[in-house]
Amino acid sequence: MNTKRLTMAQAIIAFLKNQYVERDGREQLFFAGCFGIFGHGNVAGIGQALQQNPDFRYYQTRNEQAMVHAAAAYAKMKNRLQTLVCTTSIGPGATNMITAAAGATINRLPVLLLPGDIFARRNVAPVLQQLESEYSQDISVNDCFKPISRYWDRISRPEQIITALPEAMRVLTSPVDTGTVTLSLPQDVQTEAFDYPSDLFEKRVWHVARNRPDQASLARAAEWIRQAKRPLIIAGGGVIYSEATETLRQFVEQTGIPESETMAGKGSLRYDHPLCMGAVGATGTLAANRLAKDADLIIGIGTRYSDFTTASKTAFQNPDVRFININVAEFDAYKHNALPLVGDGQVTLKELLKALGDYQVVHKYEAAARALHDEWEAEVQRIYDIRNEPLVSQGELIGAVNDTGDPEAVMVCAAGSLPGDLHKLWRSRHPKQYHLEYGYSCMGYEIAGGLGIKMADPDREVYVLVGDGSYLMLSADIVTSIQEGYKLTIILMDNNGYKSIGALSRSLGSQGFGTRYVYPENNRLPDDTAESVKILPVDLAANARSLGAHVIQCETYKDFLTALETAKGIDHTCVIYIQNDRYVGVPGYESWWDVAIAEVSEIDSVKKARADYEQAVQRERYFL
Ligand SMILES: Cc1ncc(C[n+]2csc(CCOP(=O)(O)OP(=O)(O)O)c2C)c(N)n1
Ligand SMILES: [Mg+2]
Repeated sequence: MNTKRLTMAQAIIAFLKNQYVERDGREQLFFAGCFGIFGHGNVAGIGQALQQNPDFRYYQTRNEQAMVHAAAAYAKMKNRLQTLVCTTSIGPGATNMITAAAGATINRLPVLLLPGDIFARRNVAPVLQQLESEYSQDISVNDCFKPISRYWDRISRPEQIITALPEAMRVLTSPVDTGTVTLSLPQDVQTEAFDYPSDLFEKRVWHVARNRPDQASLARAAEWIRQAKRPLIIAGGGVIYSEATETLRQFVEQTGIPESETMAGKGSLRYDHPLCMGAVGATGTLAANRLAKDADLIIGIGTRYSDFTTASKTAFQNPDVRFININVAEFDAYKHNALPLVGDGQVTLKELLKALGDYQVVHKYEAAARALHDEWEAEVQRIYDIRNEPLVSQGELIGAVNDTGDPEAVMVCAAGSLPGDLHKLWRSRHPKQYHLEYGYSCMGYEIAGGLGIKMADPDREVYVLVGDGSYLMLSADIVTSIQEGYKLTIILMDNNGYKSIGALSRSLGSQGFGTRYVYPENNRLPDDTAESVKILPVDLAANARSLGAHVIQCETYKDFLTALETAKGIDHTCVIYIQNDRYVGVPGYESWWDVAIAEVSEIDSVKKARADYEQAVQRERYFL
């Protein structure tokens, strides 16, 4: 057997740089390089290996959470066919990744984490940053990655990677199992040499299959669709990941079945398609929510039915509603007691369309859907046209970015009041335009995610929409975007705190308690009932400027339009700073979200909210 003597870390890099994926005959490298922050837990191991492999590009980052967000966003942009590796030291460097690692798994996005781990040899323990345990020496903080990883392994001997790496690749490239993969690498073992079989470093191509659904189930699904009077499609992220958007358009046009979209599925159909009802669920449009309410058949494609999609199980009120779920994952396909079509989204839709022959929904239903689409478009325009003063409204700012931005651009967001407004208002013109991390809705994803998107597709403009809260939480990778020449246009909407949770709190009877960035009064943080408040002396525009961004400060809607134009001509990361109104919101459209309210309280507004809640919760349904 031919062998190659390498350290464990060198062998990992040698293996990773030879991994490819192929779908539909298109082959590409799976790893675009490695993000990392070095410390004693990886500098002489993976760090040294990267140093001697300049063809496997190393990228610095400022925060371990941010780099995992960036890798996940990169993978999302690439429809999960490519990602980046993330290396860290031991202890806090490693655990800093946990938040974003959970986000990647929840969003079903592949990321490979290589946290350093404590000495396997143990004689020098406790090493700097080691969590000790009195009942086991086989424990470290890296065990925290177990529940949030789709594959987790600790490499305590160098030869263990020979079996661990192929498993890691199987999971990462599986549309069903993908998510975070963690290989925990004790810092001493990273540096140990071993005679690895040379075959380990040969080029490997991982085929991403398009599995076909069970044929009997397919025939039954076609039968169910023919019987339906009011069918509605819910397009999820799986439509986009399986590149089924063109097939979906054909399906919709041939059958006349209207389509609605989840957060991850938005953009599956162009916003101006007459049968696109837009967002569905808690943050849904009037068009989609009306159709969902009375639908007798929901055809869910690539969706995991989060509570935002189902409006906490209140969206579907027809007593006879049934579900057909097209999904690669059996787990999701069976949700809501559905008729499961377990298979690739694109192939399954094609086969289903064939099985349907010349079936079409009744004309009256299709006409009603088209009318709802037009009404909704008018409502979006109404909100785009609001000119709120003295502070602008978020809706008009979204409209400005949408109208002014390049139609090929990508917009990214994750948390705050923006996602709900964007889900309703953003007009998606291509399937990758609406990039929302809403599986985990993690504050801090925005700028880091924007970096990953720009790295994945440098030719597109990237608009990062971020609130002041998220910006304060994690904006350090503005520095990385400047270092690497990946231009972002960051739109920083400052409303002095948490507009989203403030509004939620008020709706639950709690007056926005704890959601404003203001000085305390009488040893208490003022809520929204305060007559006057003292704003904190924070200058986020100056903060962005200090990180190297080109900053444009705006006050009015007109300034904002000019800034968007100016930003197009700037060659490095721009931050467009504008304050917006805490209280002007986009309304909800006949929908609901279950956030449980205190059953007993001393506060009257809470008691009142609880009474309303008890009514509303009765609309929640089981689908049995
Ligand atoms: C890491 C993280 N912590 C807490 C939350 C809960 N949360 C959701 S939105 C939000 C406030 C976001 O503030 P900001 O970015 O200013 O947006 P705004 O609500 O003002 O639009 C909070 C605290 C979260 N989603 N993520
Ligand atoms: Mg805010």
